[in-house]
Amino acid sequence: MPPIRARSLLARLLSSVPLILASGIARADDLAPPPWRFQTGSTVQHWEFSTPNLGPPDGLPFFNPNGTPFFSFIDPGNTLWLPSAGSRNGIWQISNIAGHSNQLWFDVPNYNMPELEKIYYVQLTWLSPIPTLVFGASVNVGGTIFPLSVVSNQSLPEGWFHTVLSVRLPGCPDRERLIVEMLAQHQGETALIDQVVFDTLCVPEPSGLAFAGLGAAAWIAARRRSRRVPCALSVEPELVKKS
Ligand SMILES: [Ca+2]
Repeated sequence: MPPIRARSLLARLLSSVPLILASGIARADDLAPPPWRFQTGSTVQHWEFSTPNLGPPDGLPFFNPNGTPFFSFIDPGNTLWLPSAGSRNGIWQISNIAGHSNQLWFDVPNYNMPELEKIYYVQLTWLSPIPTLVFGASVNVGGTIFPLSVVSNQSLPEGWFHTVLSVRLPGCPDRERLIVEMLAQHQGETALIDQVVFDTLCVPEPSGLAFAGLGAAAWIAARRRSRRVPCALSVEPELVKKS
């Protein structure tokens, strides 16, 4: 959970933004990459928000053989892009204002493997004065929303936080939209988001794995039986002779 000191730090950062513009350096908060990154059926994309423009990923690592992912939406009515904040570069500041969206959208082309399932694994770097997690994420697949669950949350220097979220989708569609959303509960509250990194992986569904396991066991048993049969046949003449 963010400590209260984050509130004063955020206030200092926001009040001193004009003085610290362009003073920071980009940080790569790809702190907890999934062990399956770059495996067959995976993708990874990273936005550092180095410019105020929507568009394709502007950070590394990046791997998506299905096309170009696209940062496609942020509400200009309640957001402000900051060149830097503290030691970090390229920040979106989001304020919770009635009538405006707190969401960022990332449209992702992906593998068309409907018989499989998809793991979504998201890393967020953020700062908020609110002493609780204020950013969530979900995946929109054809209008159906799948919320991600928090896997871990760790403190970073200067009051920032790094949060990992994940979900397993029932299916592996050829495209979906990741939605990152500020979950502020009170009007006027403001938070910052520095980076979004997310990985996807198409995997067999658990029941499919179990079925595959049963199939493998049956295959092994059949192989053992098939090996015993010639052996038995070879012994049989001996038995016949002795009888
Ligand atoms: Ca950034």
